[in-house]
Amino acid sequence: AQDCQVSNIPVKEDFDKYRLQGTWYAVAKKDPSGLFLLDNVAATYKVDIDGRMTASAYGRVIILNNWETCAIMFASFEETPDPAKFKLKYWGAATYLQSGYDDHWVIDTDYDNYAVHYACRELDTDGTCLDGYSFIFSRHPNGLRPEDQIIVTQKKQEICLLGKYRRVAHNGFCDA
Ligand code: AZE
Repeated sequence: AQDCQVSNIPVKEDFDKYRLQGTWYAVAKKDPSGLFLLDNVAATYKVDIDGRMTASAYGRVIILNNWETCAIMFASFEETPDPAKFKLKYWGAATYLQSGYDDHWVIDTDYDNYAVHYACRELDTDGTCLDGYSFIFSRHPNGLRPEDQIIVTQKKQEICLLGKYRRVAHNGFCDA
């Protein structure tokens, strides 16, 4: 959707939640407004025996009083008629962390190397996204393979966020 209408954004066809399972490292992100995961972000997806997708995630955050910590987050996903479009209900392991209810769209993935996720939190009156976020995930903490970078760049363009991403550092802040 080069018109940048959120309703026209293409998502992964025949998305298979089972193949998304396991750990993903954020290598780039586009931030929403307000507090957000800063860096050292990783997420682990699972599908439980009743077929419900859940996830846990962590990342470095700085909370109100300039306190730096590693946020441990949990999520459950609600399915929608489109298998690649979920509602993400999330909360923190600690109460001072954020909780929320966002869209969670799988824009593209090859399941083995890269995944592009997108969430628009607030639509503008013209149908474009006023406030949203996006993660580029890799199975490898060191980044994407050159062949995946080409695809991911194309997808960033399709969701109208090309040039809006920052690299996500992994320096061990949230390890152990
Ligand atoms: C996501 C991957 C799937 C699981 C979850 C995710 C989102 C987490 C947040 C967390 C924000 C925390 C803050 C704390 C102060 C999409 C990475 C839960 C949005 C701001």
